[in-house]
Amino acid sequence: MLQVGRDEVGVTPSPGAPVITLDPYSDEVMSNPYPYYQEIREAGPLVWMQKYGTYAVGRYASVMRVLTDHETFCSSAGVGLTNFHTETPWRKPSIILEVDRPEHTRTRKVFSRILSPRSLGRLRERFEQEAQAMVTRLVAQSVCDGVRDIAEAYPLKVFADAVGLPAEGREHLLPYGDMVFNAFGPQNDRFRDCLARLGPSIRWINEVCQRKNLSEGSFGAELYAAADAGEITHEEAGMLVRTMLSAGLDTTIFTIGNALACFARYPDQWAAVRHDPAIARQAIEEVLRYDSTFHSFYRTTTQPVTLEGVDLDKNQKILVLIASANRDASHWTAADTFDVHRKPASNLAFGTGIHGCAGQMIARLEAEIVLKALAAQVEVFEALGEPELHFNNTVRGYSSLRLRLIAKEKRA
Ligand code: OVV
Repeated sequence: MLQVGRDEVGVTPSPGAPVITLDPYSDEVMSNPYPYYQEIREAGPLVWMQKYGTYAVGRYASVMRVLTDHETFCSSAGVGLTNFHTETPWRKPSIILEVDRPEHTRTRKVFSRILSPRSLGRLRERFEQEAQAMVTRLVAQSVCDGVRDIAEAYPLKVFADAVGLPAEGREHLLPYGDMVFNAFGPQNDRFRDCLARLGPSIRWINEVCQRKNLSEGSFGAELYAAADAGEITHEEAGMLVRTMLSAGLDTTIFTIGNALACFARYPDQWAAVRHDPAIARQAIEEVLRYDSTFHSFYRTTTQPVTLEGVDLDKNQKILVLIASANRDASHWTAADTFDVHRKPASNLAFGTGIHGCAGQMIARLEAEIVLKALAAQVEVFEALGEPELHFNNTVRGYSSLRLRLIAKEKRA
């Protein structure tokens, strides 16, 4: 076999895969990761990330291969860089994300039922009213911060209400989520700074996961009802509330923010949605493909395996670059073009396989409803300056996006 990319620096042993020296967690790469992802895809279907001593897959086909073989590429060693089989996690592992079958099956079943399209149907009307009221308010004031006033405000209201949280203290949700997603990466400054400030937020999160703090008829209440029914334990119900709070805010918030950034940048694409709001859902799918929120996570080998012609040992971490797969020109035509008319159904933004995002239906629902409310009322989105990126080790999005919203002419 052709030996490519031998390790030149000699820090880590040559793994037999092309060696990539860039740091995917550096500000430089994160500012615009797509040219680097292309480099990784062109280097080969499986590469060696020298700085962290892991493998990585960036092509659509190789990402699929890893995600659809959960027996070989497991989650119980953690889905971040930290290997839970040999290192200590920063918090108690998630009982749905960071587990394998058979343990995964029971928690996933309860969780998926509560977040199924059927049970979400009840939320639509309330979600729509909330979005319409928010947009009416913002159009009247004309200038706003699309991240703070739309992308953050909306899920912090409707999703947190749906989980059953008290109104007080919700400001802890974002620092907590930021930590969760930083912790899937290396223990760099971003990770340390976040953890150092986190104490009060961790206490609040643990508190609101308790049954007595969750409102009636909420997702949280349903999780505890599943415990009453014996499907899971009461402690597990609390842990699954924690999962909702970990996975359900930053992800949807950044997705909505990324959508706003895309439409501010490509006015013709906004015009297409405004003229035909029925394509809002597909437009969100294209946002998720074009600028995927959850950029990457890891899997760990459970046994020696040959992947893409390379022999891997047991207990090797593999970085799975879903945002790169979503830009792979061998899968997508005009992969780097943002096109809301595309049918991007096969995008991997929510992952795939047994650990595919359990909250994807509510994520789509929130984003679609916000987009439709904007399409109904806003003629033009004007970005006032460049959006500011928020740097996080795992999720990609903005911390600020100043917008002027110009109202649609009301028909008499
Ligand atoms: C998918 C996801 C992201 C972050 C946290 C969790 C899950 C969790 O289960 O805590």
